[in-house]
Amino acid sequence: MDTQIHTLWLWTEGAFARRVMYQLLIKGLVASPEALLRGETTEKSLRINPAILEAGVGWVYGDPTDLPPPGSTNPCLRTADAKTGVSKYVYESTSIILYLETLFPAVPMQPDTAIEWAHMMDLLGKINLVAMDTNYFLRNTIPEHGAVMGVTEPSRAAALNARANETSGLVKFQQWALDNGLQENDGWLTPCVNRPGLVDVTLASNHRFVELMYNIDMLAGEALRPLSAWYARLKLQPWWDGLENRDGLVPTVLANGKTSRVAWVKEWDEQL
Ligand SMILES: N[C@@H](CCC(=O)N[C@@H](CS)C(=O)NCC(=O)O)C(=O)O
Repeated sequence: MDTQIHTLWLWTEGAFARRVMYQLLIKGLVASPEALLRGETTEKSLRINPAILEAGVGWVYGDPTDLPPPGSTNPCLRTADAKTGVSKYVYESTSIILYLETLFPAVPMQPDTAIEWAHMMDLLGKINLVAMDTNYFLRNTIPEHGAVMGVTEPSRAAALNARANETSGLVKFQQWALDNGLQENDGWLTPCVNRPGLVDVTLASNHRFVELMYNIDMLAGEALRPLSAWYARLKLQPWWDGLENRDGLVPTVLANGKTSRVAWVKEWDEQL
């Protein structure tokens, strides 16, 4: 008998937790977006402790008696062995989604050959690198984000440099996806997976968060047309609207992110 219990701490409004949330929905590990937000899964060995961000408080968890380890970022996963009493933690969203694939292989979201798996890892690594460029762009563009990340003097040069690197990273990523057969793969980014796979949920989460919270489209522009067409396709998934167009989707703490910009942006808006 399997004695392991897996617990996921998910900030349900967050950027990186979305990777896991999309994966759970695609794999049927949660029955619906509503069940996911209530923390209900379809697997006895899998538990979700969902959190929302509350002004002046921080993350408020559905089960406040079982909090993630101090210093961890979100998402975070714990595997607890009921027999030995040993708990082990996984701290990075990329590792968490790969681990969940191993634990729950039904409805595969990764390829099953070594070379395609390596191609998938190229794509996942690239998204995480691009995410750093996005982060530095936001730090130098959105005052509230910059303040949280320790940027006291937002710089136009730093923001434009980050944006240029973000775009060139995405163009390279897109070319790799095309080389891997994006067009023959029902339009999905994960090699040899003819449904949204791990690469798809990873890019979509970051893109959705930036679009939703800051009203910035990182896939805008002629050079990224295949990726914006891919994103339009992803939004047709049956679970998308229930999750991504629900009431109260944007925490009040982040509510002004859509319009709040550092001073220099107002002068140079058309470049962004
Ligand atoms: N590289 C991490 C990033 C996770 C991350 O930065 N999560 C944010 C929420 S979206 C967070 O926990 N921020 C609070 C903190 O850094 O302490 C991953 O992929 O899981």
